[in-house]
Amino acid sequence: MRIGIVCYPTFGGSGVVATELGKALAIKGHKVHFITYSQPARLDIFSENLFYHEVYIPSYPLFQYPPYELALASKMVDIVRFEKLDVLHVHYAIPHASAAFMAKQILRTKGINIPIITTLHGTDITLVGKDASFEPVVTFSINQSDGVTAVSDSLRAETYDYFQIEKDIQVIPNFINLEKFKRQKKEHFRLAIAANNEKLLVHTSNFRGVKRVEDVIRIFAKVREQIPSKLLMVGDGPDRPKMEKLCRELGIFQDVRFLGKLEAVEEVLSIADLFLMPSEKESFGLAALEAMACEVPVISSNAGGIPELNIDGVTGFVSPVGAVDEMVQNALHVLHDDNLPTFKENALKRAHEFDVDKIVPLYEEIYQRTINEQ
Ligand code: GMT
Repeated sequence: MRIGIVCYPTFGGSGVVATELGKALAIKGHKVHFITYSQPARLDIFSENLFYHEVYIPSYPLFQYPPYELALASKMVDIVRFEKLDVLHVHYAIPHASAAFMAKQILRTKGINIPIITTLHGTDITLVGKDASFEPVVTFSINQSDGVTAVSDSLRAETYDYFQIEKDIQVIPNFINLEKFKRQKKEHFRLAIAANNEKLLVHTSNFRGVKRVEDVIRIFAKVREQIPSKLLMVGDGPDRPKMEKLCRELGIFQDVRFLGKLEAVEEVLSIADLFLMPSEKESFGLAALEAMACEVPVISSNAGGIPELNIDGVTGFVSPVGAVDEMVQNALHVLHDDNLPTFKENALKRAHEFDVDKIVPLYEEIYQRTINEQ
């Protein structure tokens, strides 16, 4: 198939999933065309089946807000026509689904019928999408898509709760490339960070409010009182300065390292003992799956789709949002030398259930089905 993928090119989960999906499809022989405003962060391989088309937005003094959606729709029209695409798959509803709808209508006037698949990722539904500023457009563009997928049962249910959706939403969970995300021997790295064999806790996120990064710091501070440990903070975002200040105030700064945005997060996960995800909202929790694939158990909240991934008492523990003390107790239990090996093993076993090779065929099926229905 000739597949167009539209996504955010950033380190965010939806962009990562879209890019990894495109790479996996290219390996299977499909021609995959990425359409976005800059090179996707994870589009790091050369393949004769992968193409990248940049959306260029001309600047003009009148535009206080450059009309990205229009430039994107125009680019989609261009690429669908000239690359003879069979299907367009847009990741994250806003504004990709409505831009795709517009492109589809334009293409119709040229005698081309292109199926649109929209994948809902989380905040496009649970946070931004349901805001009155966007809701009518989100509802409309989901209903106009030829196929709709959501990354968890929880996100599917929330979409039906918040919006008047007439379409069937298929759940296709996120997936992991177990070749890339596996525990690597990084003893020298571990020694440099935790010279006295301290336990290593890790958090990765975009440091936004929904991630409750303050809970991460407070959990760590209490675990550290009981077990010698260090915390590695991967990623960057608006809450980072506040968190650095909090670490200073709590007197734990020497045991916390803020590493910023990293390409090879699997290297950090390879030396970790525990992953913390106390999020307020999380449609799936891809970062937790990446940790599990590197044999790292997860202490998480029960937000959104997390409990569909992190099995309470098996791959880690799941607690109500904000239950810091419970998360501390659970973390101490997992980190105990008698328990840690079993949790690590279970985490890896669970990650195998989300192997890219199991999930990508589900996308191929929906592409083929919608193409046949045109
Ligand atoms: O977590 C974020 O804020 C980024 C966001 C995105 O759209 O890039 O992630 C969402 O999509 C990921 C991939 O499907 C999911 O694993 C995340 O759980 C989801 N985030 C939220 O629902 C908050």
